[in-house]
Amino acid sequence: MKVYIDGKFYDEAKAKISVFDHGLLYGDGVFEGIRAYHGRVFKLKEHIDRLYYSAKAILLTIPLTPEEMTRAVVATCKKNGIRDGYIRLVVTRGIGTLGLNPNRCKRGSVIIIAGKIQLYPPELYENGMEIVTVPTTRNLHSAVNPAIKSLNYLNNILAKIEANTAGVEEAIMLNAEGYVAECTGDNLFVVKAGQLHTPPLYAGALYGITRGVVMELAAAEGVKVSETNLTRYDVFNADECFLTGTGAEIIPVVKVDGRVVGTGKPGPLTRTLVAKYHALTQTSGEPIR
Ligand code: PXG
Repeated sequence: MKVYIDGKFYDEAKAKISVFDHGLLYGDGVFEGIRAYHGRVFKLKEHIDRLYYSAKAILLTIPLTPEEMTRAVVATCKKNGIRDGYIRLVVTRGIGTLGLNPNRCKRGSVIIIAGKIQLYPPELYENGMEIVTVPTTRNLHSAVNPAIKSLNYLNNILAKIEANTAGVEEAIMLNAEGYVAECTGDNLFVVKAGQLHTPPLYAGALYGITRGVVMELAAAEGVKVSETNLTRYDVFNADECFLTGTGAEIIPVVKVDGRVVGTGKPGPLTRTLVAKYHALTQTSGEPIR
């Protein structure tokens, strides 16, 4: 594997950054997780846009234009012979001094890794997964805004540990008001009476790119989609539930906090959306060439 760091490619073993990089010292930076399917980078523009929005929110100057970044991502895939894979794009605050002042960091660093990802075992896609609600709530907007895909993922990692402790792979995170925000690395949807509902972004969800695609696919199917505050009660009593994310794609949820959701099997709308999503991934995206 060849890893892109600041304009050069390095062998995996030599792909290293400084211990003085504030990305390491303080989690000061932003990232994206992107997928390639069938020789194309899926929704690359949307991911690049979100990266620059995240960077803007933390006053981080990315040392490449969005066009240069797009070319660097495609070049890294090409260099690694990626047709189907996972791309991790990281921008750190760069090398600084000890002390958290970012003004001491002269230049941000750009890292692009193109490899593979397998978040959940295949049987969970077939049979649906069980999730729980965890005690760790989503960050407040007034603290580290959950819309920023920053290198500081401890909020989500703590929730993931709580999920694992409970014996499951993913967890519902509530916001400080007790409404459903999202999961640790996935957005959440429920189906009720033929309509699709997902928490609004102000509930503390990431502006999920898969979320956006699924909302468009559902609308194209004539399904009404609403962004509305959801409680755990709404999830327990949904007809169907599923999660969306670049890594997870669309994964059915069949049990939440010990309550069976719907029939206890992946529902018909979930299955339709999975099929439409897979079809889309095979036919659209930025060509790797
Ligand atoms: N919420 C959070 C907190 C995320 O981190 C999503 C929702 C889904 O967003 P997208 O844009 O991907 O539909 C994410 C994205 C990993 C991994 O390594 C996590 C994500 C994506 C890819 C890999 O666990 N999370």
